[in-house]
Amino acid sequence: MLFRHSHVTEAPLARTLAEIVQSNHLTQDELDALVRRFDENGDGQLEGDEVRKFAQAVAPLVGSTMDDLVTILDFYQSDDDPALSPDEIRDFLEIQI
Ligand SMILES: [Ca+2]
Repeated sequence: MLFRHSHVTEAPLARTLAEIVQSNHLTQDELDALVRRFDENGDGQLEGDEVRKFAQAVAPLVGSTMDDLVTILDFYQSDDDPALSPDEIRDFLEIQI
C-alpha cells in the first residue's frame, strides 16, 4: 500500500487542551493551533488579554488560578518582547505544567 504525505494546514486539534497539558508534550501543529485560538489580533504572539484568556483556559486544568498562571507566564518571557511567542508558550506547557 502506498502512503502519500498530505499537508493539512488547518487540522483541528487532535487532542483537547487538557490532554495536551497532561502529556507535557505538544506537536508543532498543536502549538500553532493553540496560538491561533488565543491570538485575537493575529500577530502570532499572545499579549495582554490574550495571555489572560490563555491562562484562564489552562488554570482549571492544572489546579491553579488565572492570576498565578499569568505570573508564571511572565517568568517564561525569555526575551525583551512583552508578548508571549509560540516558543515561550511551548516551554511553559512542556516544562511548567
Ligand atoms: Ca496577539
